Amino acid sequence: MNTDYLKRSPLKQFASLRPYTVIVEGNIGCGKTTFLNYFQQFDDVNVLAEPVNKWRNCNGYNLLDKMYSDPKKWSFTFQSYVQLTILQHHTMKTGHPIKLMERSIYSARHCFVEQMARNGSIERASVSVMDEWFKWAKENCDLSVDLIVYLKTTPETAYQRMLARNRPEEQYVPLEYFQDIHNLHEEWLLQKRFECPAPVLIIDANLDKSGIMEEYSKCKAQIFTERE
Ligand code: DCP
Repeated sequence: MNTDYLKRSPLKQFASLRPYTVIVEGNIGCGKTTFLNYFQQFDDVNVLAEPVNKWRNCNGYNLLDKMYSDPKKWSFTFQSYVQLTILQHHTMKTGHPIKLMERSIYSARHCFVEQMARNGSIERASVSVMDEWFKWAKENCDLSVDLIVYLKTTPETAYQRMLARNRPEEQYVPLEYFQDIHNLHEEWLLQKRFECPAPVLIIDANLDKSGIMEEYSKCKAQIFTERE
């Protein structure tokens, strides 16, 4: 059978136009925003910051605040919206060769939704609805990732940074929550207990500003070399 047509397939051509996609992961307050800001300076990179402002204003409703104020009532609603807005980032077209996303549909499921299911803020039945959406999205959209950058901190460092930035919705989040979210990142990215869509590059995000800049430039070198 002549399969030459496959080589010319528009789908294949489209695949080669796919940007080299990097997701940035780590605990709340680990420094994802600072990392993304560093990459804003490069013309080849399309930086997609997490849509927190959408979560704080969904047609006038602050879902982030509702979720922290009454987790049993609002966690499912909040995470459903997170799943939609992050999916929009995964599928967003870009003219840049590199796409750098803050978080992903993977961490939403394996870290945050998992924590909420384990502590009973989301019913397992509700999680299974989200999983059906996730499965459908994987089958029908391109959710592929080429590299995961894990900004690893201790839970205590991340917690202190969260206190210092003083986001109103987060003022009563306890240290135990940071420990849970930290452990789930470790289960996901290091112990590989859940689906891990790409190789993981670990950055010591406990470092102060000067130390971390050196880590960023090493990371930049790896990203720019690998996409070639
Ligand atoms: N959040 C959540 N569920 C998700 C993603 C985020 O509950 N699936 C919450 C945790 C935080 C807020 O949303 O309260 C913002 O989360 P991030 O950790 O993603 O963003 P930060 O602004 O904390 O990142 P950084 O400080 O690393 O720049």
